[in-house]
Amino acid sequence: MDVIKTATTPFPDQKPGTSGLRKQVTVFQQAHYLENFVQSIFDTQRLAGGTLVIGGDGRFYNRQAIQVILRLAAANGVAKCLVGQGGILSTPAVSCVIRKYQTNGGIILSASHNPGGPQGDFGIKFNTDNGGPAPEKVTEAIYQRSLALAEYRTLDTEDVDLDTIECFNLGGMHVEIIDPVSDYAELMAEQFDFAAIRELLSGDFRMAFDAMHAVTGPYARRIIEEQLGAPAGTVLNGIPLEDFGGGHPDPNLAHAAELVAMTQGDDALDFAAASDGDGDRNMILGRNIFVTPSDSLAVLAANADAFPPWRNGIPGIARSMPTSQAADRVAEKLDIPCFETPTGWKFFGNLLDAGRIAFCGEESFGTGSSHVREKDGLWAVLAWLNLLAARRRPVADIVHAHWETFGRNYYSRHDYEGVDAASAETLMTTLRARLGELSGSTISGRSIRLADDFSYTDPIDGSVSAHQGIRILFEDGARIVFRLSGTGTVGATLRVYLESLETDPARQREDTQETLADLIRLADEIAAIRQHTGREQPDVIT
Ligand code: VG1
Ligand code: CO
Repeated sequence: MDVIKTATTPFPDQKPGTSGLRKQVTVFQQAHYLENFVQSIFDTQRLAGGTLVIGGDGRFYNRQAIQVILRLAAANGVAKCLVGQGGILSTPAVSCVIRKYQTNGGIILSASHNPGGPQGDFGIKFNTDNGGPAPEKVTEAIYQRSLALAEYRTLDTEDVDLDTIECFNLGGMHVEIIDPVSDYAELMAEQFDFAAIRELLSGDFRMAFDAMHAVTGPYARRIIEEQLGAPAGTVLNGIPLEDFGGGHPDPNLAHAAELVAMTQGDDALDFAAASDGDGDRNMILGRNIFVTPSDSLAVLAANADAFPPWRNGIPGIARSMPTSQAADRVAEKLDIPCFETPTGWKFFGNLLDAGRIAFCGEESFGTGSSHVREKDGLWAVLAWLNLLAARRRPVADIVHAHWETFGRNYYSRHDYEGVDAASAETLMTTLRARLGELSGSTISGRSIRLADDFSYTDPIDGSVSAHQGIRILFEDGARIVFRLSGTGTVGATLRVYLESLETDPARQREDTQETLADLIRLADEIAAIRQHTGREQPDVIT
Protein backbone atom coordinates (compact mmCIF):
# COMPACT_ATOMS: atom_id res chain seq x y z
CA MET A 1 0.00 0.00 0.00
CA ASP A 2 1.52 3.28 -1.06
CA VAL A 3 2.07 6.22 1.24
CA ILE A 4 0.66 9.40 -0.24
CA LYS A 5 2.16 12.77 0.53
CA THR A 6 -0.55 15.39 0.37
CA ALA A 7 0.36 19.05 0.08
CA THR A 8 -1.45 21.31 2.54
CA THR A 9 -1.36 24.76 4.05
CA PRO A 10 -1.30 25.32 7.82
CA PHE A 11 -4.33 26.32 9.84
CA PRO A 12 -3.55 29.14 12.26
CA ASP A 13 -6.11 28.07 14.88
CA GLN A 14 -4.80 24.72 16.11
CA LYS A 15 -3.55 25.83 19.51
CA PRO A 16 -4.76 23.30 22.10
CA GLY A 17 -6.71 24.75 25.06
CA THR A 18 -7.22 23.46 28.61
CA SER A 19 -7.92 19.98 27.29
CA GLY A 20 -6.74 19.47 23.72
CA LEU A 21 -7.93 21.02 20.45
CA ARG A 22 -11.68 21.65 20.69
CA LYS A 23 -13.69 23.18 17.85
CA GLN A 24 -17.10 23.01 16.25
CA VAL A 25 -17.60 19.88 14.12
CA THR A 26 -17.84 22.07 11.02
CA VAL A 27 -14.31 23.33 11.67
CA PHE A 28 -12.97 19.77 11.90
CA GLN A 29 -14.81 18.88 8.67
CA GLN A 30 -12.71 21.31 6.62
CA ALA A 31 -10.45 19.52 4.16
CA HIS A 32 -7.04 18.65 5.69
CA TYR A 33 -7.94 20.15 9.11
CA LEU A 34 -7.76 16.98 11.20
CA GLU A 35 -4.93 15.58 9.05
CA ASN A 36 -2.79 18.67 9.69
CA PHE A 37 -3.15 18.42 13.45
CA VAL A 38 -2.50 14.69 13.52
CA GLN A 39 0.56 15.02 11.25
CA SER A 40 1.84 17.69 13.66
CA ILE A 41 1.62 15.10 16.44
CA PHE A 42 3.61 12.56 14.38
CA ASP A 43 6.19 15.18 13.37
CA THR A 44 6.90 16.20 16.95
CA GLN A 45 6.47 12.97 18.97
CA ARG A 46 8.53 9.80 18.55
CA LEU A 47 5.79 7.39 17.58
CA ALA A 48 7.28 5.64 14.52
CA GLY A 49 7.86 2.00 15.43
CA GLY A 50 5.72 2.43 18.54
CA THR A 51 2.22 1.64 19.77
CA LEU A 52 -0.67 4.07 20.00
CA VAL A 53 -4.09 3.81 21.70
CA ILE A 54 -7.02 5.38 19.84
CA GLY A 55 -10.60 5.89 20.98
CA GLY A 56 -13.25 8.47 21.68
CA ASP A 57 -16.55 9.26 23.33
CA GLY A 58 -18.68 8.10 20.40
CA ARG A 59 -19.85 11.55 19.37
CA PHE A 60 -20.58 12.58 15.80
CA TYR A 61 -17.37 12.45 13.65
CA ASN A 62 -15.68 9.99 16.06
CA ARG A 63 -15.67 7.16 13.53
CA GLN A 64 -14.57 9.28 10.58
CA ALA A 65 -11.75 10.79 12.63
CA ILE A 66 -10.47 7.37 13.71
CA GLN A 67 -10.31 6.23 10.08
CA VAL A 68 -8.25 9.33 9.20
CA ILE A 69 -5.92 8.85 12.17
CA LEU A 70 -5.34 5.15 11.41
CA ARG A 71 -4.29 5.99 7.83
CA LEU A 72 -1.91 8.69 9.01
CA ALA A 73 -0.51 6.46 11.75
CA ALA A 74 0.26 3.69 9.25
CA ALA A 75 1.80 6.15 6.76
CA ASN A 76 3.97 7.60 9.52
CA GLY A 77 5.38 4.22 10.52
CA VAL A 78 3.48 3.52 13.73
CA ALA A 79 3.90 -0.21 14.40
CA LYS A 80 0.67 -0.92 16.26
CA CYS A 81 -2.63 0.71 17.20
CA LEU A 82 -5.03 -0.45 19.91
CA VAL A 83 -8.50 0.85 19.02
CA GLY A 84 -11.63 0.64 21.18
CA GLN A 85 -14.42 -1.40 19.59
CA GLY A 86 -16.87 0.87 17.78
CA GLY A 87 -14.33 3.66 18.26
CA ILE A 88 -15.32 3.83 21.92
CA LEU A 89 -12.90 4.42 24.79
CA SER A 90 -13.56 6.72 27.71
CA THR A 91 -10.82 9.19 28.58
CA PRO A 92 -9.81 7.34 31.78
CA ALA A 93 -9.94 4.02 29.87
CA VAL A 94 -7.45 5.37 27.31
CA SER A 95 -5.18 6.35 30.17
CA CYS A 96 -5.59 2.88 31.69
CA VAL A 97 -4.80 1.08 28.40
CA ILE A 98 -1.73 3.26 27.67
CA ARG A 99 -0.32 2.42 31.08
CA LYS A 100 -1.23 -1.25 31.16
CA TYR A 101 0.30 -2.05 27.77
CA GLN A 102 3.06 0.54 28.12
CA THR A 103 2.28 2.15 24.79
CA ASN A 104 3.93 5.30 23.49
CA GLY A 105 0.79 7.35 23.91
CA GLY A 106 -2.77 7.71 22.80
CA ILE A 107 -5.17 9.90 20.88
CA ILE A 108 -8.58 10.71 22.40
CA LEU A 109 -11.43 12.04 20.30
CA SER A 110 -13.80 14.05 22.46
CA ALA A 111 -15.10 17.49 23.29
CA SER A 112 -15.92 16.20 26.76
CA HIS A 113 -19.14 17.74 28.13
CA ASN A 114 -19.75 20.00 25.13
CA PRO A 115 -22.81 19.05 23.03
CA GLY A 116 -22.27 16.74 20.04
CA GLY A 117 -23.87 16.20 16.64
CA PRO A 118 -23.29 17.89 13.27
CA GLN A 119 -23.87 21.32 14.85
CA GLY A 120 -22.04 20.44 18.07
CA ASP A 121 -18.39 20.26 19.04
CA PHE A 122 -15.53 17.85 18.40
CA GLY A 123 -12.07 17.56 19.87
CA ILE A 124 -8.76 15.73 19.79
CA LYS A 125 -6.22 15.27 22.52
CA PHE A 126 -2.82 13.61 22.64
CA ASN A 127 -1.81 11.70 25.77
CA THR A 128 1.80 10.78 26.47
CA ASP A 129 3.26 7.46 27.59
CA ASN A 130 2.44 8.04 31.26
CA GLY A 131 -1.23 7.94 30.21
CA GLY A 132 -1.82 11.62 30.93
CA PRO A 133 -2.70 14.64 28.83
CA ALA A 134 0.35 16.07 27.09
CA PRO A 135 2.09 18.75 29.17
CA GLU A 136 2.27 22.32 27.88
CA LYS A 137 5.69 21.93 26.26
CA VAL A 138 4.35 19.05 24.13
CA THR A 139 1.10 20.78 23.12
CA GLU A 140 3.09 23.90 22.29
CA ALA A 141 5.47 21.91 20.05
CA ILE A 142 2.50 20.33 18.25
CA TYR A 143 0.94 23.76 17.78
CA GLN A 144 4.16 25.32 16.45
CA ARG A 145 4.50 22.45 13.99
CA SER A 146 0.89 22.93 12.85
CA LEU A 147 1.77 26.50 11.89
CA ALA A 148 4.53 25.37 9.55
CA LEU A 149 3.17 22.18 8.03
CA ALA A 150 3.33 21.85 4.23
CA GLU A 151 2.33 18.21 3.71
CA TYR A 152 1.00 15.17 5.52
CA ARG A 153 1.44 11.43 4.92
CA THR A 154 -1.52 9.11 4.52
CA LEU A 155 -2.66 5.95 2.73
CA ASP A 156 -5.14 5.49 -0.08
CA THR A 157 -7.33 2.78 1.47
CA GLU A 158 -10.89 1.83 2.24
CA ASP A 159 -12.27 2.36 5.76
CA VAL A 160 -11.49 -0.47 8.18
CA ASP A 161 -14.02 -2.36 10.35
CA LEU A 162 -14.03 -0.85 13.85
CA ASP A 163 -16.83 -3.02 15.22
CA THR A 164 -15.37 -6.52 15.32
CA ILE A 165 -12.87 -7.54 17.99
CA GLU A 166 -10.02 -8.76 15.79
CA CYS A 167 -6.52 -7.95 14.57
CA PHE A 168 -5.58 -6.92 11.05
CA ASN A 169 -2.89 -5.25 9.02
CA LEU A 170 -3.22 -1.75 7.63
CA GLY A 171 -0.37 -0.72 5.32
CA GLY A 172 2.16 -2.62 7.45
CA MET A 173 0.69 -1.43 10.75
CA HIS A 174 -0.83 -3.93 13.16
CA VAL A 175 -4.34 -2.89 14.29
CA GLU A 176 -6.04 -4.51 17.26
CA ILE A 177 -9.70 -3.75 17.97
CA ILE A 178 -10.08 -4.18 21.74
CA ASP A 179 -12.97 -4.49 24.19
CA PRO A 180 -13.17 -0.91 25.54
CA VAL A 181 -14.34 -1.97 29.01
CA SER A 182 -12.42 -5.03 30.22
CA ASP A 183 -8.99 -3.52 31.06
CA TYR A 184 -10.64 -0.63 32.85
CA ALA A 185 -13.06 -2.86 34.77
CA GLU A 186 -10.14 -5.01 35.93
CA LEU A 187 -8.36 -1.90 37.24
CA MET A 188 -11.46 -0.76 39.16
CA ALA A 189 -11.72 -4.15 40.87
CA GLU A 190 -8.17 -3.57 42.21
CA GLN A 191 -8.99 -0.11 43.54
CA PHE A 192 -12.13 -0.88 45.52
CA ASP A 193 -13.70 -3.40 47.85
CA PHE A 194 -16.11 -4.92 45.32
CA ALA A 195 -17.38 -7.51 47.83
CA ALA A 196 -18.48 -4.79 50.25
CA ILE A 197 -20.14 -2.76 47.48
CA ARG A 198 -21.92 -5.89 46.24
CA GLU A 199 -23.30 -6.44 49.71
CA LEU A 200 -24.46 -2.82 49.98
CA LEU A 201 -26.24 -3.05 46.63
CA SER A 202 -27.93 -6.34 47.53
CA GLY A 203 -29.76 -4.71 50.46
CA ASP A 204 -32.41 -1.98 50.40
CA PHE A 205 -29.96 0.66 49.18
CA ARG A 206 -31.31 2.34 46.02
CA MET A 207 -29.24 4.16 43.44
CA ALA A 208 -29.12 5.40 39.84
CA PHE A 209 -26.28 6.25 37.49
CA ASP A 210 -26.93 8.56 34.55
CA ALA A 211 -24.57 7.97 31.60
CA MET A 212 -26.21 10.87 29.75
CA HIS A 213 -26.17 8.91 26.46
CA ALA A 214 -22.41 9.31 26.49
CA VAL A 215 -19.41 7.02 26.77
CA THR A 216 -19.81 5.63 30.31
CA GLY A 217 -22.95 3.59 29.50
CA PRO A 218 -21.12 0.35 28.60
CA TYR A 219 -18.65 0.79 31.48
CA ALA A 220 -21.34 1.42 34.09
CA ARG A 221 -23.52 -1.44 32.89
CA ARG A 222 -20.66 -3.92 33.04
CA ILE A 223 -19.28 -2.76 36.39
CA ILE A 224 -22.28 -1.50 38.38
CA GLU A 225 -24.98 -3.82 37.05
CA GLU A 226 -23.14 -6.99 35.96
CA GLN A 227 -20.18 -7.11 38.35
CA LEU A 228 -21.58 -5.35 41.41
CA GLY A 229 -25.09 -6.70 41.03
CA ALA A 230 -27.14 -3.49 40.94
CA PRO A 231 -30.57 -4.17 39.41
CA ALA A 232 -30.92 -3.85 35.63
CA GLY A 233 -32.04 -0.32 34.85
CA THR A 234 -29.79 1.25 37.50
CA VAL A 235 -27.80 2.75 34.60
CA LEU A 236 -29.91 5.40 32.86
CA ASN A 237 -29.32 6.62 29.29
CA GLY A 238 -26.75 3.86 28.92
CA ILE A 239 -26.37 3.70 25.15
CA PRO A 240 -23.81 6.12 23.68
CA LEU A 241 -25.44 8.26 20.99
CA GLU A 242 -23.68 10.47 18.43
CA ASP A 243 -25.59 13.54 19.65
CA PHE A 244 -26.00 12.43 23.29
CA GLY A 245 -29.75 12.45 22.72
CA GLY A 246 -29.60 16.17 22.00
CA GLY A 247 -28.50 17.04 25.55
CA HIS A 248 -25.45 18.53 27.19
CA PRO A 249 -23.50 15.52 28.54
CA ASP A 250 -22.45 17.69 31.44
CA PRO A 251 -23.12 16.26 34.91
CA ASN A 252 -24.07 19.26 37.01
CA LEU A 253 -27.12 20.69 38.73
CA ALA A 254 -28.23 22.48 35.57
CA HIS A 255 -27.82 19.70 33.00
CA ALA A 256 -28.71 16.65 35.10
CA ALA A 257 -31.84 18.14 36.70
CA GLU A 258 -33.92 14.95 36.31
CA LEU A 259 -31.37 12.93 38.24
CA VAL A 260 -31.26 15.56 40.96
CA ALA A 261 -35.05 15.31 41.28
CA MET A 262 -34.74 11.55 41.88
CA THR A 263 -32.78 12.27 45.08
CA GLN A 264 -35.43 14.57 46.50
CA GLY A 265 -38.90 14.01 47.97
CA ASP A 266 -40.53 11.06 49.69
CA ASP A 267 -39.30 8.34 47.35
CA ALA A 268 -35.77 9.72 47.09
CA LEU A 269 -32.89 7.44 46.12
CA ASP A 270 -30.03 6.90 48.56
CA PHE A 271 -27.42 7.72 45.95
CA ALA A 272 -27.25 9.03 42.40
CA ALA A 273 -24.37 9.90 40.12
CA ALA A 274 -23.61 10.91 36.57
CA SER A 275 -20.65 11.25 34.23
CA ASP A 276 -19.90 13.41 31.19
CA GLY A 277 -19.34 12.89 27.45
CA ASP A 278 -15.92 11.23 27.73
CA GLY A 279 -16.35 9.71 31.19
CA ASP A 280 -13.84 11.77 33.13
CA ARG A 281 -16.25 13.95 35.13
CA ASN A 282 -18.59 12.94 37.94
CA MET A 283 -21.50 14.31 39.92
CA ILE A 284 -22.31 12.82 43.32
CA LEU A 285 -25.73 13.11 44.95
CA GLY A 286 -27.14 11.62 48.13
CA ARG A 287 -30.68 11.80 49.46
CA ASN A 288 -31.41 15.54 49.60
CA ILE A 289 -27.77 16.48 49.17
CA PHE A 290 -25.47 17.47 46.34
CA VAL A 291 -21.81 16.89 47.16
CA THR A 292 -19.78 19.66 45.58
CA PRO A 293 -16.75 18.31 43.67
CA SER A 294 -14.47 20.26 46.00
CA ASP A 295 -16.07 18.63 49.05
CA SER A 296 -16.00 15.24 47.35
CA LEU A 297 -12.22 15.41 46.99
CA ALA A 298 -11.85 16.47 50.62
CA VAL A 299 -14.18 13.75 51.94
CA LEU A 300 -12.51 10.99 49.90
CA ALA A 301 -9.07 12.12 51.06
CA ALA A 302 -10.20 12.26 54.71
CA ASN A 303 -11.57 8.71 54.36
CA ALA A 304 -8.74 7.26 52.27
CA ASP A 305 -8.38 4.32 54.67
CA ALA A 306 -11.67 2.92 53.32
CA PHE A 307 -9.99 2.17 49.97
CA PRO A 308 -7.84 -0.95 49.65
CA PRO A 309 -4.79 0.74 48.02
CA TRP A 310 -4.72 3.48 50.68
CA ARG A 311 -5.31 1.55 53.92
CA ASN A 312 -2.04 2.95 55.26
CA GLY A 313 -2.64 6.55 54.22
CA ILE A 314 -1.95 8.81 51.28
CA PRO A 315 1.23 10.78 50.52
CA GLY A 316 -0.49 14.00 49.48
CA ILE A 317 -3.38 15.71 47.71
CA ALA A 318 -3.56 18.23 44.88
CA ARG A 319 -6.32 20.52 43.70
CA SER A 320 -6.57 23.02 40.88
CA MET A 321 -6.30 26.64 42.00
CA PRO A 322 -10.01 27.54 41.61
CA THR A 323 -11.09 24.39 43.52
CA SER A 324 -12.19 25.15 47.08
CA GLN A 325 -9.71 24.90 49.92
CA ALA A 326 -11.64 22.10 51.64
CA ALA A 327 -8.88 19.64 50.64
CA ASP A 328 -6.21 21.88 52.17
CA ARG A 329 -7.91 21.59 55.54
CA VAL A 330 -7.86 17.80 55.31
CA ALA A 331 -4.20 17.77 54.26
CA GLU A 332 -3.34 19.98 57.22
CA LYS A 333 -5.02 17.58 59.67
CA LEU A 334 -3.41 14.53 58.05
CA ASP A 335 -0.09 16.37 57.99
CA ILE A 336 0.46 15.73 54.30
CA PRO A 337 1.10 18.27 51.51
CA CYS A 338 -1.68 19.81 49.41
CA PHE A 339 -0.50 21.16 46.04
CA GLU A 340 -2.30 23.97 44.21
CA THR A 341 -2.00 23.63 40.42
CA PRO A 342 -3.42 25.52 37.43
CA THR A 343 -6.71 24.42 35.87
CA GLY A 344 -6.44 21.26 33.72
CA TRP A 345 -5.56 17.67 34.60
CA LYS A 346 -2.19 17.80 32.82
CA PHE A 347 -0.76 19.73 35.78
CA PHE A 348 -1.31 16.78 38.13
CA GLY A 349 0.76 14.41 35.95
CA ASN A 350 4.23 15.07 37.36
CA LEU A 351 3.02 14.95 40.97
CA LEU A 352 1.25 11.63 40.34
CA ASP A 353 4.25 10.19 38.48
CA ALA A 354 6.54 11.18 41.35
CA GLY A 355 4.24 9.54 43.92
CA ARG A 356 3.82 12.86 45.75
CA ILE A 357 0.01 12.71 45.67
CA ALA A 358 -2.63 9.97 45.68
CA PHE A 359 -5.84 11.95 45.13
CA CYS A 360 -6.47 15.08 43.09
CA GLY A 361 -9.44 17.03 41.89
CA GLU A 362 -10.97 20.04 40.26
CA GLU A 363 -14.09 22.02 41.11
CA SER A 364 -15.35 21.27 37.59
CA PHE A 365 -16.61 17.81 38.58
CA GLY A 366 -13.21 16.15 38.19
CA THR A 367 -11.84 13.71 40.77
CA GLY A 368 -9.22 11.01 40.47
CA SER A 369 -6.25 9.17 41.87
CA SER A 370 -2.90 7.78 40.82
CA HIS A 371 -4.53 4.68 39.27
CA VAL A 372 -4.56 6.54 35.91
CA ARG A 373 -3.41 9.97 34.73
CA GLU A 374 -6.84 11.41 33.89
CA LYS A 375 -9.75 12.39 36.04
CA ASP A 376 -12.09 9.47 36.27
CA GLY A 377 -15.87 9.74 36.58
CA LEU A 378 -16.66 6.11 37.36
CA TRP A 379 -13.73 5.87 39.75
CA ALA A 380 -15.29 8.69 41.80
CA VAL A 381 -18.70 6.99 41.74
CA LEU A 382 -17.21 3.67 42.84
CA ALA A 383 -15.17 5.47 45.50
CA TRP A 384 -18.36 6.89 46.99
CA LEU A 385 -20.07 3.47 46.84
CA ASN A 386 -17.02 1.97 48.54
CA LEU A 387 -17.17 4.67 51.22
CA LEU A 388 -20.92 4.18 51.77
CA ALA A 389 -20.38 0.42 52.02
CA ALA A 390 -17.60 0.89 54.56
CA ARG A 391 -19.32 3.48 56.74
CA ARG A 392 -22.95 2.37 56.38
CA ARG A 393 -24.17 5.94 56.82
CA PRO A 394 -26.15 8.15 54.43
CA VAL A 395 -24.22 10.52 52.15
CA ALA A 396 -25.59 13.57 53.99
CA ASP A 397 -24.36 12.26 57.37
CA ILE A 398 -20.87 11.70 56.03
CA VAL A 399 -20.71 15.21 54.53
CA HIS A 400 -22.17 16.96 57.58
CA ALA A 401 -19.77 15.14 59.88
CA HIS A 402 -16.94 16.23 57.58
CA TRP A 403 -17.98 19.88 57.84
CA GLU A 404 -18.17 19.67 61.60
CA THR A 405 -14.63 18.36 61.78
CA PHE A 406 -12.97 20.43 59.07
CA GLY A 407 -15.28 23.44 58.56
CA ARG A 408 -17.43 24.04 55.53
CA ASN A 409 -16.11 25.78 52.45
CA TYR A 410 -19.15 27.30 50.76
CA TYR A 411 -18.44 27.24 47.08
CA SER A 412 -19.99 28.20 43.77
CA ARG A 413 -18.92 28.89 40.19
CA HIS A 414 -20.71 31.46 38.04
CA ASP A 415 -20.22 31.15 34.28
CA TYR A 416 -20.91 33.89 31.75
CA GLU A 417 -20.94 32.02 28.44
CA GLY A 418 -20.59 33.21 24.86
CA VAL A 419 -19.39 36.65 25.94
CA ASP A 420 -17.78 38.88 23.32
CA ALA A 421 -14.12 37.79 23.36
CA ALA A 422 -12.66 41.29 23.27
CA SER A 423 -14.86 42.49 26.15
CA ALA A 424 -13.87 39.49 28.24
CA GLU A 425 -10.18 40.22 27.56
CA THR A 426 -10.71 43.85 28.56
CA LEU A 427 -12.28 42.76 31.85
CA MET A 428 -9.26 40.60 32.61
CA THR A 429 -6.60 43.12 31.58
CA THR A 430 -8.33 45.92 33.49
CA LEU A 431 -8.41 43.74 36.59
CA ARG A 432 -4.82 42.65 36.12
CA ALA A 433 -3.69 46.27 35.99
CA ARG A 434 -5.38 46.93 39.35
CA LEU A 435 -3.91 44.00 41.32
CA GLY A 436 -1.31 46.13 43.13
CA GLU A 437 -3.94 48.63 44.21
CA LEU A 438 -6.35 45.88 45.37
CA SER A 439 -3.75 43.93 47.36
CA GLY A 440 -3.92 44.99 51.01
CA SER A 441 -6.90 47.27 50.45
CA THR A 442 -10.33 47.18 52.09
CA ILE A 443 -13.40 47.02 49.88
CA SER A 444 -16.93 47.32 51.26
CA GLY A 445 -15.56 46.57 54.69
CA ARG A 446 -13.64 43.43 53.67
CA SER A 447 -9.87 43.30 53.74
CA ILE A 448 -8.03 41.83 50.80
CA ARG A 449 -4.93 39.97 51.92
CA LEU A 450 -3.58 39.41 48.43
CA ALA A 451 -4.66 39.99 44.83
CA ASP A 452 -2.52 38.27 42.21
CA ASP A 453 -2.38 36.55 38.83
CA PHE A 454 -1.73 32.89 39.68
CA SER A 455 1.58 31.51 38.47
CA TYR A 456 2.65 27.91 39.01
CA THR A 457 6.11 26.44 39.18
CA ASP A 458 5.98 22.66 38.76
CA PRO A 459 7.79 21.21 41.80
CA ILE A 460 9.10 18.28 39.75
CA ASP A 461 10.40 19.78 36.49
CA GLY A 462 10.50 23.47 37.42
CA SER A 463 8.41 24.57 34.43
CA VAL A 464 6.49 27.79 34.97
CA SER A 465 2.89 28.44 33.89
CA ALA A 466 1.88 32.08 34.33
CA HIS A 467 -1.44 33.95 34.01
CA GLN A 468 -3.55 31.07 35.29
CA GLY A 469 -6.32 33.18 36.80
CA ILE A 470 -6.78 36.19 39.05
CA ARG A 471 -7.12 35.49 42.75
CA ILE A 472 -8.61 37.88 45.28
CA LEU A 473 -7.82 36.41 48.69
CA PHE A 474 -9.58 37.92 51.72
CA GLU A 475 -8.25 37.99 55.29
CA ASP A 476 -11.10 35.76 56.52
CA GLY A 477 -10.26 32.89 54.14
CA ALA A 478 -12.83 33.86 51.48
CA ARG A 479 -11.75 33.99 47.82
CA ILE A 480 -12.93 35.23 44.46
CA VAL A 481 -11.18 33.87 41.37
CA PHE A 482 -11.60 35.13 37.82
CA ARG A 483 -10.45 33.27 34.72
CA LEU A 484 -11.40 32.74 31.10
CA SER A 485 -12.30 29.26 29.91
CA GLY A 486 -9.91 27.40 27.61
CA THR A 487 -12.44 24.83 26.37
CA GLY A 488 -15.21 26.87 24.75
CA THR A 489 -15.68 27.09 21.00
CA VAL A 490 -17.77 30.25 20.65
CA GLY A 491 -16.77 33.66 22.05
CA ALA A 492 -15.36 33.70 25.58
CA THR A 493 -16.61 32.21 28.83
CA LEU A 494 -15.85 34.11 32.02
CA ARG A 495 -15.70 31.92 35.11
CA VAL A 496 -16.08 33.52 38.52
CA TYR A 497 -15.30 31.20 41.45
CA LEU A 498 -16.59 32.17 44.89
CA GLU A 499 -15.65 30.63 48.21
CA SER A 500 -16.09 31.38 51.90
CA LEU A 501 -15.26 29.38 55.00
CA GLU A 502 -17.61 28.64 57.90
CA THR A 503 -16.17 26.78 60.87
CA ASP A 504 -19.17 27.16 63.19
CA PRO A 505 -21.25 23.93 62.84
CA ALA A 506 -24.41 25.78 63.91
CA ARG A 507 -24.23 27.90 60.77
CA GLN A 508 -23.17 25.27 58.25
CA ARG A 509 -26.58 24.27 56.90
CA GLU A 510 -27.36 27.58 55.23
CA ASP A 511 -28.00 28.13 51.50
CA THR A 512 -24.86 28.46 49.38
CA GLN A 513 -25.90 31.33 47.11
CA GLU A 514 -27.28 33.31 50.07
CA THR A 515 -24.12 32.75 52.07
CA LEU A 516 -22.03 33.90 49.12
CA ALA A 517 -24.28 36.87 48.24
CA ASP A 518 -21.87 39.42 49.65
CA LEU A 519 -18.95 37.97 47.67
CA ILE A 520 -21.08 37.78 44.51
CA ARG A 521 -21.77 41.49 44.83
CA LEU A 522 -18.10 42.21 45.54
CA ALA A 523 -17.05 40.26 42.44
CA ASP A 524 -19.08 42.64 40.31
CA GLU A 525 -17.77 45.65 42.19
CA ILE A 526 -14.17 44.53 41.70
CA ALA A 527 -14.35 43.38 38.07
CA ALA A 528 -17.33 45.34 36.66
CA ILE A 529 -18.75 42.08 35.31
CA ARG A 530 -22.11 43.49 34.29
CA GLN A 531 -20.52 46.43 32.54
CA HIS A 532 -18.00 44.35 30.54
CA THR A 533 -20.22 41.38 29.70
CA GLY A 534 -23.50 43.24 29.31
CA ARG A 535 -25.09 40.49 31.42
CA GLU A 536 -27.15 40.92 34.56
CA GLN A 537 -26.82 37.25 35.61
CA PRO A 538 -24.50 34.31 34.97
CA ASP A 539 -25.72 31.71 32.43
CA VAL A 540 -24.80 28.70 34.55
CA ILE A 541 -24.39 28.46 38.32
CA THR A 542 -22.82 25.31 39.72
C1 VG1 B 1 -12.82 23.22 32.03
C2 VG1 B 1 -12.70 23.08 33.54
C3 VG1 B 1 -11.38 22.44 33.89
C4 VG1 B 1 -11.25 21.09 33.17
C5 VG1 B 1 -11.45 21.28 31.68
C6 VG1 B 1 -11.47 19.96 30.92
O1 VG1 B 1 -11.79 24.04 31.55
O2 VG1 B 1 -12.84 24.34 34.18
O3 VG1 B 1 -11.28 22.29 35.28
O4 VG1 B 1 -9.99 20.52 33.39
O5 VG1 B 1 -12.70 21.93 31.43
O6 VG1 B 1 -12.52 19.15 31.37
P1 VG1 B 1 -12.01 25.60 31.21
O7 VG1 B 1 -10.71 26.08 30.65
O8 VG1 B 1 -13.15 25.68 30.25
O9 VG1 B 1 -12.37 26.27 32.50
V1 VG1 B 1 -13.18 17.92 30.37
O10 VG1 B 1 -14.14 16.94 31.21
O11 VG1 B 1 -12.72 18.41 29.02
O12 VG1 B 1 -11.99 17.12 29.80
CO1 CO C 1 -14.73 15.30 30.19
